[in-house]
Amino acid sequence: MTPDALLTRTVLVTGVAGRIGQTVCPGLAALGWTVRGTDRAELPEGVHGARADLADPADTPVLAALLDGADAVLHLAAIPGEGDWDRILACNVDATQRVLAAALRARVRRVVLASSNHAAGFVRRPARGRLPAATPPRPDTFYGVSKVALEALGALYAERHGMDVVALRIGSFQPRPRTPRELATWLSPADAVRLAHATLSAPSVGFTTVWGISANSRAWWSLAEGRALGYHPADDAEAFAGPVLAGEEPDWADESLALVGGDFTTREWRYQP
Ligand code: 15L
Repeated sequence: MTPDALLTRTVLVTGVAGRIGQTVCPGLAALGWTVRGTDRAELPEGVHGARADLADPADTPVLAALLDGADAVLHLAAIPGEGDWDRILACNVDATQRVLAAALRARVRRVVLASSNHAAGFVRRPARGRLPAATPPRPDTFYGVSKVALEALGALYAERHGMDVVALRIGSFQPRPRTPRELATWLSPADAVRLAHATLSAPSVGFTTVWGISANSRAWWSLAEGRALGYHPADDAEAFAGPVLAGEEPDWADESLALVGGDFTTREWRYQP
């Protein structure tokens, strides 16, 4: 990964104070992007931008100002797991529509959306081969439903308005894989930067989905679609397989290991109204 001399573009990163945002922002800046950030929480030190609650329509003018003159948006802001339906709807669905609409108004053509593997959480792992990035939705939670809606909104804005929208079906963003499942689903911090950079920079994509994982030897998900956009992950969870599996061979009879969404698909994870 070397800074691209031709790259002097500006990206707005939503959810900049979140775990992925705090990794990706400095990484994109190091690659030559001018980064602006927004979050409802306080912005990390050194990030230029403004606080905004994307779930609150009153903050739309802040979003418009942040998008003025930007070239791309990386929309990470969300409730990152299961939650109460009204909150999920406001923070993950309404806010995404607001970001896409504001990007359209500001003539920002490229939007990269953080989707999740939980959009397809109830899909069974393939016995062999890998699941394509366009695997049809089988959400495992309200959270997963919100990511299906996010992908649908992305497709709508791409097809109706000619925007370029990439939905990243992110696996497990962690400093290192911690469980047998994460040996397949891990997205390393450095690969998260590569993924963001590639999908923000790729030539016209229309609407597309990409699995957000590292080059894991045990992956269940295809990287072909990502590679086609220039995403070339360099990390492999296999480097951690020894310690992860030490004394704890995966129990393949465990149904949650047979499904894309892992724990999210189990009874304990079901949302209790
Ligand atoms: C996600 O989408 C969540 O945001 C994260 O907390 C993890 O649960 C991850 O998926 C995963 O599947 O490991």
